[in-house]
Amino acid sequence: MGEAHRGGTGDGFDTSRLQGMRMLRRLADIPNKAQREAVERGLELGLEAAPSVNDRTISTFARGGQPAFAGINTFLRAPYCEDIHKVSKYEVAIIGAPFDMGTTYRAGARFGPQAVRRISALYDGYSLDMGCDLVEELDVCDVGDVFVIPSNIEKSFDQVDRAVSHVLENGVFPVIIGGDHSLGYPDVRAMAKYVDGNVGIIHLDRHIDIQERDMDERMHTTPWFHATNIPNAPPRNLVQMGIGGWYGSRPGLKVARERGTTAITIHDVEEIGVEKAVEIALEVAWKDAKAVYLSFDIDSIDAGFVPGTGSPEPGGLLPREALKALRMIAREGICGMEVVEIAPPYDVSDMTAQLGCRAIMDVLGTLVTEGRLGHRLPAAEQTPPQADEPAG
Ligand SMILES: [Mn+2]
Repeated sequence: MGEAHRGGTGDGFDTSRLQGMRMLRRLADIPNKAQREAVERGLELGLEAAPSVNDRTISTFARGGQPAFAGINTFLRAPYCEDIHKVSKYEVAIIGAPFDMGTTYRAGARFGPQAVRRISALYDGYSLDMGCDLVEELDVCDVGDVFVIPSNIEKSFDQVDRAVSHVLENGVFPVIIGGDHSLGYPDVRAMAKYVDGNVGIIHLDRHIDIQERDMDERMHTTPWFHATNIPNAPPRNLVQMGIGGWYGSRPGLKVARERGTTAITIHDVEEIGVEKAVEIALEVAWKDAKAVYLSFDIDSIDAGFVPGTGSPEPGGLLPREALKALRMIAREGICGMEVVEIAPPYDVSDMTAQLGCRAIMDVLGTLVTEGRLGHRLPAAEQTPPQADEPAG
């Protein structure tokens, strides 16, 4: 028994090797400065609480992270960068792109950014799985939404391109929350301008989305046709993972074959496993490329987990597979990401919005733990592991 308490079990397993135990030790190395400042700010702006409230960090008007069901939401309660000229102060910009006129079946993804922001308030930014705190170790802002032109796809593309370009111009990592998948084209169009060389694309989706036009327009079934026409976004660096099902593949497959893109179906994922599938995707996307862009369509996940989407397709990735794939892709570094096709009017219990939110958080968390983004303290400056709690 005594042995177990010191980090071993009867069969000799060293419990200090458990991820949970490692992350508990790691917690001591993460500051809580941002959290303390948020409390001070809440008290200053929101009045001290009624005398009967014993916890004096609570204010009268909710002005911080709690309660999660109260308040005016930005993504993860990050500062709202209302003056877009000041975006360079931050490391990551969350950009809402509430555009769904590119949908070919049911619309509603225009409410995606709002739904993801709302459910994101549930989270405080710390992940035990990753031993990472997005509030403390990354400067995220929410720049609000792009002014899309609902009746005009091409003008909306121009607005989205301009918005994403502005963020990149200021050296800030963009996360675009759609909106439907037609956004993939203006997003890559913006991205490609800032990559000195080729940009690869890893696209998680049930749909291949690479036909030239659909119903005479550049709809959400067409982004990769137009994106891979961009000279430094060649089709040989486009990988599409999770593709399959019974909807809309045929016109796109012809183009994919002609252009030589790489499609990895759900069958492939089943056969070779998600890790191997992602290894292949990384190899193809990064071949002679300078950067990789990540496009995550929420409908790449089995429709049973994501009812709130425009063109649901049963039999897709399981959430744990999708999140693992996203983390593996992020580990190698990405130049930006989009999460598209979350359509809250069809959602149940916010489960689709929640998975979209989790995708963003897992990617950002991975970028921080891999030292690709954020301001994690170098190991030498970290407090010794025996400290229980940061001095508060
Ligand atoms: Mn799709």
